Amino acid sequence: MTKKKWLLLLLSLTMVISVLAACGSSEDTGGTGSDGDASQGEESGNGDAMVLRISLGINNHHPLYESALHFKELLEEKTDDFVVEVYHSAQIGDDRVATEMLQMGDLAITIPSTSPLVNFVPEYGVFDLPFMIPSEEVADAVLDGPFGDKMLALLEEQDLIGLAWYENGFRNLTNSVRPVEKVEDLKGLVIRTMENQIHLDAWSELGANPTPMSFAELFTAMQQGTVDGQENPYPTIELEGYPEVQDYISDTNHVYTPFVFLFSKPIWDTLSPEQQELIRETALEARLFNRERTREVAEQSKEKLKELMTFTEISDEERARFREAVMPVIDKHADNISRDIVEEFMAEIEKHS
Ligand code: TK8
Repeated sequence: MTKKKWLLLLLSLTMVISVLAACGSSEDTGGTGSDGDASQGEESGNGDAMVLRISLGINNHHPLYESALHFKELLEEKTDDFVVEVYHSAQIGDDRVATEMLQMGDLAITIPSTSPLVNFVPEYGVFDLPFMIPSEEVADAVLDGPFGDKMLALLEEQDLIGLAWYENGFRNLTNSVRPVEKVEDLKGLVIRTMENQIHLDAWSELGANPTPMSFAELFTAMQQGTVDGQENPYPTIELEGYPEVQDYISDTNHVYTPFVFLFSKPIWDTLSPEQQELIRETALEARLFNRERTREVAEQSKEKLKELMTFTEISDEERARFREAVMPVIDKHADNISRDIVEEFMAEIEKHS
């Protein structure tokens, strides 16, 4: 055997060993303890199956994690082409980092809140406008209709494939300083918002002192008192353990922000049309589970939070004052979002309300 052949043999042996190693780590596909070293697009131990990693910012108690596992089960049942691994708690990266990894083709799937996506697609700010969507039913109708499809299609220019809308939900305020029952109670409270100018402006209009922060840093910030409060849907507040560091909660319901199921376009483009269709169909199928489960959990979480925290209900009158106070942000941001999109969004809401 020539030297060159020996070298080739050695090389292929090393490859076999690394494929075997990847196989070991992909057994832990529940993702809980995975250390995230199986790089994207690598073949898994399952024959020629491609590993699709899903990155979530939220933890593994949240229904979004169950939904990602459900997607995994459904897809792996339908085909041997893919092995899905689910990573939670921003192990791979927060919403923004994971989205950037999708753009580069370094990660297949993430399911972020829409709000940090305004940095990629300004039109996504439409979902951040406060007090727009009145109910979950209207949210579903708007997101599942032509408006939602149009919003998903806008992602493609950013090398992202938007496959489905998942449920995050109506957001509610918590803090560690005092019960918030009226607008005046917000004065001076340091509130963490998502990295999004509309949320920042809305809380400023209300007299609070908002500060943007990645979700991954939020718990520590509350624990250390860097922020007094934050706002998120009930499941997140309960299941991320916020009652440990926050005493007060108010049912502000000030905005409905969705999650969006994103796929990396560079990876998508390597798949066959059949594979793409299978993934799309499965993301939509798992969406049904996701909504039902998240809403069920939201009700349970709300009840638990009533036991764990001082729960303040905002009266209709007071909610009208909150709404009035934040109205200037709509006009301020409409051009940046696109006036057409804002008008279309409002018309859709109207139509389904
Ligand atoms: C999790 C986030 C989170 C969001 C936030 O990745 O940042 O407050 O509501 O759920 O997307």
